[in-house]
Amino acid sequence: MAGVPAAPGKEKGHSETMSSTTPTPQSGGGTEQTKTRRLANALRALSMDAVENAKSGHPGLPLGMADVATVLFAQFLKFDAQDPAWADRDRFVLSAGHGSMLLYSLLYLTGYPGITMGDIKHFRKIDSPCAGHPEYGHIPGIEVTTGPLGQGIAHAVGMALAERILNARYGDALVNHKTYVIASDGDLMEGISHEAISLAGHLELSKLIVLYDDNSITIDGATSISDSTDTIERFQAAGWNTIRVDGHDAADVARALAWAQTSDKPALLACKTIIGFGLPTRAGTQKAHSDAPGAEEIAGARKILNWPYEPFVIPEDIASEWRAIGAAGASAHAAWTRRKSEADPALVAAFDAALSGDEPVGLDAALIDLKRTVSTEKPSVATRKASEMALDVINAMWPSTIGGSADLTPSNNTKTKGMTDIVTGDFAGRYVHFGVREHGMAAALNGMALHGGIFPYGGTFMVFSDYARPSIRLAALMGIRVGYVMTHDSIGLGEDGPTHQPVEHLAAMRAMPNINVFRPADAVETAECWALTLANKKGPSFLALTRQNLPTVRTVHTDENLSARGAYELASAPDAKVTILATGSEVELALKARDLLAAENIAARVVSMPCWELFEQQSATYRDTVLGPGTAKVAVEAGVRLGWDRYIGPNGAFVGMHSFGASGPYKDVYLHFGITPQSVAEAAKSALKG
Ligand SMILES: Cc1ncc(C[n+]2csc(CCOP(=O)(O)OP(=O)(O)O)c2C)c(N)n1
Ligand SMILES: [Mg+2]
Repeated sequence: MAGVPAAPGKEKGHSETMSSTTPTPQSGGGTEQTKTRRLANALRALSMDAVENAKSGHPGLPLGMADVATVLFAQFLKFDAQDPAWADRDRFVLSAGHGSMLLYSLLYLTGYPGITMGDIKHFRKIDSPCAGHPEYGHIPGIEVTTGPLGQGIAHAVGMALAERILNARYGDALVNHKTYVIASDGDLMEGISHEAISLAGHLELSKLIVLYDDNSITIDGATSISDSTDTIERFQAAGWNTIRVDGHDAADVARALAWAQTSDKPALLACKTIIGFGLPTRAGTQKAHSDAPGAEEIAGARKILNWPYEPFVIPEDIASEWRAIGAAGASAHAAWTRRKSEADPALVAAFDAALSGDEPVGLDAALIDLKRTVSTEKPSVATRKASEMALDVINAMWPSTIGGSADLTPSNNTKTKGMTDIVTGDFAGRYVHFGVREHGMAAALNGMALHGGIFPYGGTFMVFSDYARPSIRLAALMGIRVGYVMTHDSIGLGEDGPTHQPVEHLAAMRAMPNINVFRPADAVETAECWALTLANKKGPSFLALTRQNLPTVRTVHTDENLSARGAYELASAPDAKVTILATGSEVELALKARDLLAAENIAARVVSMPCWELFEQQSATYRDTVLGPGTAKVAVEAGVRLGWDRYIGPNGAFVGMHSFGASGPYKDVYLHFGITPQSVAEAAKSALKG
């Protein structure tokens, strides 16, 4: 065996000590240890056979963490394989998603529905749910899509937070579970892990337990070539309890997990392991991380692991032992069902309603009432303020909303009347101060949405959506409902200047599949966009909202949600020669340009386009009609041109940004960049000339 690690080092700070020696792969102590090792070797065999068969994949982590995972699933994880959606199950997150075969082996062997041996044999093939990295929705039991390192652990923080929030509402009898994570060196090197662990430590999420695969290897070699962090001290500094574990000693792992059960803080178990444990020449080296080991290496591993069976063959005694592990949680599940049946019916009804994810009856009507009021009173408000007005209505009626901001609450207008803070030790509130952690916030929002029972939304300046983008992308990929309140959406924020003024962000967000990017023009459209955000359970919504005040442009009330069509004619003109397309704050400019053109006897219509994605889903006839066939086209948006050509065509004009912005009072900045009614009117006239 190569790469047997040194005995665990001397402990520092509040870290607990677990003493043991590293067993050889064949042995492992007493009978219990041997049994655990055989169970673990089934995970190892399936994982290496699948990778070898696929001629691609990552055997190192499954082989290294098989012992840890076996102890977790056999002795600690609360789950019922027959009902993967059981609301009070422990959540298990494989943050190191490259080790996907470990998860697939666990799900298959414990008897989860939706995965067969045939699927494992087709690991990484287009027809198999066993994708290269675990994908949410492919197999029940995959709680979150992982693969981009650092995301899983950060999502798990959201899950653990959701658990505490729901526990505060519905009590121990209905909600009382843990969130376990397997994280690798790479997970903990990623910047997002810093945001996640400091937030979890601050909130004392004591039911969050991270099993760190401390194998000291990444792709390029030993971790020592790029990292000198004392991980134990790092987590302790963030407010975690820590423990060192011999990840190949089942008893040691069990002792550490038992210790973690009653931790008063989130717990880190630094599990010393050997990557690719069992591979004769690759174990302990970066060569074990990925790729098919080859026939000789696999044959050698079978000998070392004392696993004489053919590829994909699990002996009956081991198979039935694993199935028993998968069924063991049924009694805890039954006890929970009994507790639920004995609980206060009103509480249970509220709990079930929360889990359904359905917005309450009447909420849509209340938002329509808000639209009616706004179109009558015609306030001049920033759309960030209009968003608060909509959220006031939503939060008052729907207890499932949890809001927050990455330290920009007064700017994002995310905290509505009566919302109290979620604070360490008291999770009864509804508002999270995420701190200056956009990425950690976005991941936590996803984790809350994935947990269920909560509709999460969070805010920051739109320019910093870049800081959150990898988690936003995962929300879109997973198809989960999250709301992003992205304020200060253009040069219209003024004095803070180009560092804070998004110019390419609308285009960048629109480039992402399965996310609705909304840019409402006034308070009416903002209420509509919020209604659409709630209504879409299959993807996130991004609301681009202004800092500056805007007039109400929708002055005639209609119950119909016009933004649902993505774009619509806001101002018509008989025999229109020009169509002006605009979004958000530039709709006002478009309307003024229309007046200027009218004064010159040029009939122009204005189309508001609050959501391109929804517009693209309309019929070709509707789209053609809205775009005004035969009219000259001008688009105006205080962002870059990218994407607009599909609507304005080769002869159309675009008024917007061609560079970064500039610092100054916002009206001066608009003037400076020539985004004015006059320039829109001029552009229309040149477009008319063709
Ligand atoms: C954000 C991100 N960057 C890079 C990668 C590519 N990648 C996959 S695994 C890995 C590092 C492997 O080291 P470690 O996390 O310790 O896993 P181990 O090799 O120990 O299984 C990298 C860089 C990734 N998946 N995600
Ligand atoms: Mg590693």
